[in-house]
Amino acid sequence: MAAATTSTSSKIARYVFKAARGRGGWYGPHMAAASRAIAERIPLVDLILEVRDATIPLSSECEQLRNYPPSSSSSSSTKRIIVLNKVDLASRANTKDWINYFNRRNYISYGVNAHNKNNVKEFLNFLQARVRELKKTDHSSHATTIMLLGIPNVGKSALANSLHQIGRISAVEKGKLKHAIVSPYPGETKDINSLKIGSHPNIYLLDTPGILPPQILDVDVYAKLALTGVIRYCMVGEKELARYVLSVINLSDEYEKWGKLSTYEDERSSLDLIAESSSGPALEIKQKKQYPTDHTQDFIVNDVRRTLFHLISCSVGHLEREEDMVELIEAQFAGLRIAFRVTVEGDHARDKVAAKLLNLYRTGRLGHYTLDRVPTHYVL
Ligand SMILES: Nc1nc2c(ncn2[C@@H]2O[C@H](COP(=O)(O)OP(=O)(O)O)[C@@H](O)[C@H]2O)c(=O)[nH]1
Ligand SMILES: [Mg+2]
Repeated sequence: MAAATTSTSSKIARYVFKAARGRGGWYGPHMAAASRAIAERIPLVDLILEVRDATIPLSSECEQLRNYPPSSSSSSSTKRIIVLNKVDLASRANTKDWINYFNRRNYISYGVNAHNKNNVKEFLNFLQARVRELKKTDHSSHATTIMLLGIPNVGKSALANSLHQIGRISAVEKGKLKHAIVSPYPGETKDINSLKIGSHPNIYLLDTPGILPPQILDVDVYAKLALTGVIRYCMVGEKELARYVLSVINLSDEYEKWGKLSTYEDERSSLDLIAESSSGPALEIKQKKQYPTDHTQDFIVNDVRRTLFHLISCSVGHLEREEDMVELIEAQFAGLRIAFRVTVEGDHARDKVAAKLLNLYRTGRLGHYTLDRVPTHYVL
């Protein structure tokens, strides 16, 4: 499975950091106020779910909770659970390692995909079991309050909506469902919102705005946060970020799977054959495939994968050396321009290739990657 980033990626990450416009531009009065409001609520809630991005379980840590005691610590009056969201985008093996790592350090952790109903259902059962356990020691009849907390764009609102929806449906409760704003852009949740996720006992979930420290000086962390959309794309150079993505792909083994893909010509001719021998659906498939500007179509994604596979396999350089990595990345930009059917020239072409590549990476179409490495002595 995909490896974490290594030193050559760190070198490429430097360019992301250098190209960033306004290194702390995300931090304004609104985030400072949200941070204070959250800090005031922490002692009042029964459970804290610290949501992190499963592809960067360490870099997406919420600094405000850094010195907060582990869940099983007897000194903690409020309990904290580390939720690794977006497991669908991460390396499955690495997510397991990370959960083991947190558990061994006395943090309860849970991997989830906020878009997967069954997954969220299991997570809700897990939360309800935790609440019942809490109620055993605290005999109050108060409703339980759980707070979602974390940096921007890790999926807090998506998770809140899914838990709310499933919680209300399974309790057969009528009434209008609430809806927290979910967006690919960070900073869309502006206030603390309460959503009911369980009845008998009543459980309320507080969705909160994402918070980040005013500055991030670690070059690797910065690049990873930019790549996962925690920092707004417009604050970061997309070309530099695309180069970083390519370094990640080049150093992992995900690309090896793409060697067996059939060529675009093979796909076209088999479609032609089907279309000749039948009508209706096959023709529709063929017609559907005639939008070369839409880079998310399967035939373009496959061309992209094949191009990357071919160039990585043919590379004779040592990818631990920055010059060799940069040379491969340059060749990949040229190859991807053709794969993405980009017809414009020059710098504009690079911008387009970068944007399309980043989009495919972020939606998991180029494999599953966990960019943070578990400290080796903790891997079981
Ligand atoms: N692939 C994937 N995307 C997710 C998941 N959860 C949320 N997202 C996406 O991540 C982006 C940020 O989600 P949002 O809930 O607004 O994040 P928040 O800022 O933490 O509240 C949106 O584009 C969501 O659709 C998940 O489990 N898997
Ligand atoms: Mg939100």
